[in-house]
Amino acid sequence: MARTPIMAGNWKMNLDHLEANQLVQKLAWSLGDLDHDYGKVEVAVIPPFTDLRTVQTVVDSEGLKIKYGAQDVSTHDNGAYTGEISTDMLVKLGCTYVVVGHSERREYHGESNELIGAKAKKALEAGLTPIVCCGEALEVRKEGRQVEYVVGQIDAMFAHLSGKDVASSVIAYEPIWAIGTGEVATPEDAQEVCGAIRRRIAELYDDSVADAVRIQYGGSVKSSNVVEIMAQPDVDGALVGGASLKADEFAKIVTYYK
Ligand code: G2H
Repeated sequence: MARTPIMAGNWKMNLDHLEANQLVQKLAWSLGDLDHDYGKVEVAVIPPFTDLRTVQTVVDSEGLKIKYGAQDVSTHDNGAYTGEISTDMLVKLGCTYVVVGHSERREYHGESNELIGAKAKKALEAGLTPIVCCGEALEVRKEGRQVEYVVGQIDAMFAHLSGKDVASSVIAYEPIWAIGTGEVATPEDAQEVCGAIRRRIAELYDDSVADAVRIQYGGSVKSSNVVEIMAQPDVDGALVGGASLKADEFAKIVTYYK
């Protein structure tokens, strides 16, 4: 099956709503200058919650083909959950995606695979596409246990997800040692784990689910390394952090195929 690659810019805790407005407009211009084909590579931005309304307004008023999503979501529908944001709120803001289980959520907020799986399920029920993150720490990589470790994360996160759920999800493989460090996994490192994830999905469900699910690589992706990463057969896009904060650089990453 031909999978449409997806390039998503995870802004993390950067940019206020005024800066968000500018970045989305600049990104649209840069992509226009590069004559980007949105049917060939999907483009999404993942801003902080406080920017989503602004991004929605720019995208809608200018008819942009850039999609967007949130960096996290609650497993609850509504009520006394101070600080949480529901799937319904994200849907009403026009979100397509929601990132769940980013390593920074796991590390600083103690998120477990089980909670991340529940967030992914909740997102799917609301019609959002979860970008479900996984990845190993440096110690695990040094011991050569990255495949076993990441497959274990997949098993635990997807325990309550159907094949249909998984086929319409995106998985982001982000080795923690390569996040924001400038250290990038080699294309072969990325392929080793992304390939193992797809094989595991085939074992847990079937080949059609494994063929459908899109797997991104994330961790210091830039315009200078994206081509080699995207050449790997099981890599269907990138989750880009730092480099997505500059419109022209992110536009070059998106148009890696040129
Ligand atoms: C990994 C990635 C985006 P960066 O967290 O999710 O960030 O590209 O800055 O390594």
